Amino acid sequence: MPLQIVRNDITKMEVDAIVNAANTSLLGGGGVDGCIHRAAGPELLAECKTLGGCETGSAKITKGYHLPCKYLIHAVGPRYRDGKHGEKEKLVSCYKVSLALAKERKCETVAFPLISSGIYGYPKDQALRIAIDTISAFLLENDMTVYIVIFDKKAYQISEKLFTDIAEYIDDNYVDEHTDDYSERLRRMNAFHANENVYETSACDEADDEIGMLTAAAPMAVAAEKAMSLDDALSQIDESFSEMLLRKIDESGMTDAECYKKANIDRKLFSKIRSDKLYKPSKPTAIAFALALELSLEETKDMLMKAGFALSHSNKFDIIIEYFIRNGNYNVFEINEALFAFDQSLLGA
Ligand code: AR6
Repeated sequence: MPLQIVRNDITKMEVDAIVNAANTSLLGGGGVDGCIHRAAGPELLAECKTLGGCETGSAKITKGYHLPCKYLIHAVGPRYRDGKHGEKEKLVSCYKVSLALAKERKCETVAFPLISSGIYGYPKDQALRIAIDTISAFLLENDMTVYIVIFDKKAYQISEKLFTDIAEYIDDNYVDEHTDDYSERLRRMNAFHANENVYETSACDEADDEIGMLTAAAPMAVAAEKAMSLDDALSQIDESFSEMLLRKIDESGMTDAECYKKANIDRKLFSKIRSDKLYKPSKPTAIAFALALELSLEETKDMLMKAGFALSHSNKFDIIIEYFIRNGNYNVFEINEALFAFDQSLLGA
């Protein structure tokens, strides 16, 4: 996916460009700046001395030296005071200038720390939102893979209310699933009726009716299936994942590019899916497209099924996805924040 949020030490990222959270002197400091200078070696400081500093909200580029990247982009974020001194505009500008420099040097992969969110005191949740919004706006127009590298979990936290709502939703669904699951009821009832050797419906309650219909229809269904040749059966193959995806994109009125960008899927992967009718995507990819298309829960399940997956109530990841779809929130990044808060793997990470 073009924008990924990962937890790592940024000096370990193997990318074309690593962004540094520097200060106006560009001569090194603490935090991520200190880590980068230590890992890059003294040659970096020598080059930085030739740059003549840098304004807040801007960035300058150097070589990567001993780091596993070609370039280092030294961005100078604002010190946070109270949010009323142009901090946001300066922070947005840092990301924009850094991305423009990376693009100029034809970088395909770039890693950012959460600029200003350490020593400069920008509230981490706001700093993260600005990073995500600015980078994703850039990615709507440009092909690049950008990593936001998070060092500590605090930077990535959802509101208490959302956390509680999701926690309750998970609890409710676990309870439903494990106490009165329909298929479990059906299995128990089947066992009961098999013992009694009963095939007719007893028509006394809902479950009995359903069992009656299933058991009565079964012999006919088996006979019909036997009569159908394998060729016939195969000729009735359903719409594939890729076909459904392309149909849904057309129905939504979105262009292909609008859809894969909203899904945070890169163009190459989308082309593969489009050109291969039988392409089997990973589950996160299939979910990302369903979210981009703002499909209902039923349609999402249908689309996942075509890729060989399901949304079950047996794991938190699936329940969290379901929670967001039911609430009409299709924002992949907000969903990732919630997945992170519940220690689940992220979409696209
Ligand atoms: N990898 C990824 N993220 C990191 C790392 C790391 N190795 N180390 C820290 N962070 P900061 P600022 C996170 O303080 O707020 C320097 O002295 C950290 O948790 O490095 O922009 C400069 O010279 C935080 O979320 O940068 C400036 O004077 C984020 O990186 C000043 O600090 C940024 O924290 C800049 O302050």
